[in-house]
Amino acid sequence: MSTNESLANLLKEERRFAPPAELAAAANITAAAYEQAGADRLAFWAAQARRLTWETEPTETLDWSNPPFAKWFTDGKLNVAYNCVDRHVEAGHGDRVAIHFEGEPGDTRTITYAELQREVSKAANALIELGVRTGDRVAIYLPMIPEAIVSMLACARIGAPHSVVFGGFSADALATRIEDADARIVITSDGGFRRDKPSALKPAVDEALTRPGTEKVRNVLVVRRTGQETSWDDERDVWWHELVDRQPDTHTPEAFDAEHPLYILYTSGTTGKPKGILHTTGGYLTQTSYTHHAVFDLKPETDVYWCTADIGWVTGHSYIVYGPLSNGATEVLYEGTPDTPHQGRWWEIVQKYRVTILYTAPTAIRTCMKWGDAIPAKFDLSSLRILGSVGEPINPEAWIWYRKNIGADTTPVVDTWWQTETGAIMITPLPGVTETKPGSAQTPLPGICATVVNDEGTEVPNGSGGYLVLTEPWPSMLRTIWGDDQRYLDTYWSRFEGRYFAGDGAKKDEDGDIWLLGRVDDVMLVSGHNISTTEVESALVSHPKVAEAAVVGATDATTGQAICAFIILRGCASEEETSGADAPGGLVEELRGHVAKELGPIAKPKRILPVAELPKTRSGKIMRRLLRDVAENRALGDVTTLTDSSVMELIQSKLPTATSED
Ligand code: 6R9
Repeated sequence: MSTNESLANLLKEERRFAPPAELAAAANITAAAYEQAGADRLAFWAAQARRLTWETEPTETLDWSNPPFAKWFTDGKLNVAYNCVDRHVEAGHGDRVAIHFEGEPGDTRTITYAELQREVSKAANALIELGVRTGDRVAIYLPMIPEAIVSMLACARIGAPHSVVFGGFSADALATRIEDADARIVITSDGGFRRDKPSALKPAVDEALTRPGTEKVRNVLVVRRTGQETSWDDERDVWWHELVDRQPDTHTPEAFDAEHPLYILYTSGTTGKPKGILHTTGGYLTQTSYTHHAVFDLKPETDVYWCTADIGWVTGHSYIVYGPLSNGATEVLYEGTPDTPHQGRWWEIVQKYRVTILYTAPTAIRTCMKWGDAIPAKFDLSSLRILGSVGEPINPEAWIWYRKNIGADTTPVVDTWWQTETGAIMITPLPGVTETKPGSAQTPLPGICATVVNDEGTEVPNGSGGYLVLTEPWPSMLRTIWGDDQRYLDTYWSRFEGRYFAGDGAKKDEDGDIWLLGRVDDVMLVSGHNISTTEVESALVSHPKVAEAAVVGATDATTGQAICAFIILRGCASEEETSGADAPGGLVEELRGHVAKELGPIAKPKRILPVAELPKTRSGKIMRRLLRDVAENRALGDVTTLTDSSVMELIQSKLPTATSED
């Protein structure tokens, strides 16, 4: 299949959506931003840095004298928590709601900026009482409750880099991260509410702290969320309500260097030990603040913003905490799952708080598609004006469904490409400027330089595919991998000289717009043809019977790799009906024919296996590595980053071991 053919197929309906005139007329960003940044990129970023309040204004924008180790705004000084909280209170917005918290059981809390300032100050004072000093690392292992945001901001306030570990991770994963970051304090809770039940967290911390390498942890600060029975070490454990609540509610923030470490966030990647991605202060806050303002067109006085990501994922860091709060946003924070107690819970929340901007992941959108159009239709979603997507390529079907069923066929959908490593959004449409194309992230933001290159590193012409690279440093870029500069060089900067290798496949269409094609590791080689898993998945999901699809290449004696598709059928009542064996012959032929029509005969899956669930990480990414293990009848690799490890047992136990038809 030639790239051109498949692109033409992807684009065949030529669907384009112009920005709504009213939104465009009042948009925070116009097309002029691209021109300004194009004319002088560094002057553009220097101007964006002035969105922040600096104690010492930077005079230098970028120091790239020792590439790829960047320093941005290096002689500037600022405090991140002051920028996210205090300055809004000082500007007279203390009564504005910062956080509408919705607990899964239905309990709520409304936290204004003035209250947030007091809470963050108390928590900062508490950390100081526990002996935390500037530069010390603090591990945070919490559910989606306000104390997670308060803890992160308290760390930022005293210059103690945080390392947030997703609450779904195991004791082992937590221990590895505590050890690597050499954390001295862990902030956790007794548990959180998930699927109608209290789900314990503290036991995993207790267990992690028995592992070698975690001895330096002095204290565990424990939030009482569920009230469940919790084992206790009197020497080490401290209740949040006993320590934090008695602290003075004022604290004078100190300004830190722009390059002071703000946080470490571990990303597992496909192999090897997790990488501690290091983000620093001034550049990170500049780009998260600017992109949140630009991409979501935030009007802090009137918008109600909701990002559904978990705080343990980079999206939670950049677009629940630092971007929105630095901009003085009012936002929703929801603790639980989308289907507790019913499949309309999210839409009920949108209706209740009159949410205007929603930022979520394709996997969630496809799940809602599977549950059916009737569910969102029961709620008043008319407040929504912008919809965002992040985490994976969004297939055109899901994009259109999102716009139509959630966005009343009028709201712009912004598909935002970025990574833990990039810190903030890099490639995306702008809601008041870009004519959007379903399925494409489209355009590097003003001030961002990205392109697609071939194996030799040569930029490909429009209409061709290759690897996504970033060609100039950007303010919120990772500074290194914590404790491993060599791995930073090897992973990102050695594949293509002088350019950042993102690890994603991508194409440029005839207009030069960028289409993401999934991780390079996931590309399949079938009879000498490179085929992207994303494209085959997208083709399968465009068939009315398929709700979700995950495609992998399994070693094959004749073709090198054979395409193996795991699919979730639409509207299937029980797992018994869906998992079991290869799909019935009729359906297999129908789907293979459909893929052949969409992408060409070479892209036809050899095997098609209906399953009830797909293995996903916390951020909704499909773990194709595990599906490859299944498809090749191998023992499963590391499953610790899975949201639900029983999914794999289920898939594996029901699969026939023989390889199949043809
Ligand atoms: C923010 C986040 C990064 C990887 C990235 C890519 C995939 C994210 C995407 C997307 C296509 C998008 N990805 N957004 N692919 N379109 N809009 O997800 O960070 O967890 O580090 O993952 O996610 O493959 O390289 P992270």
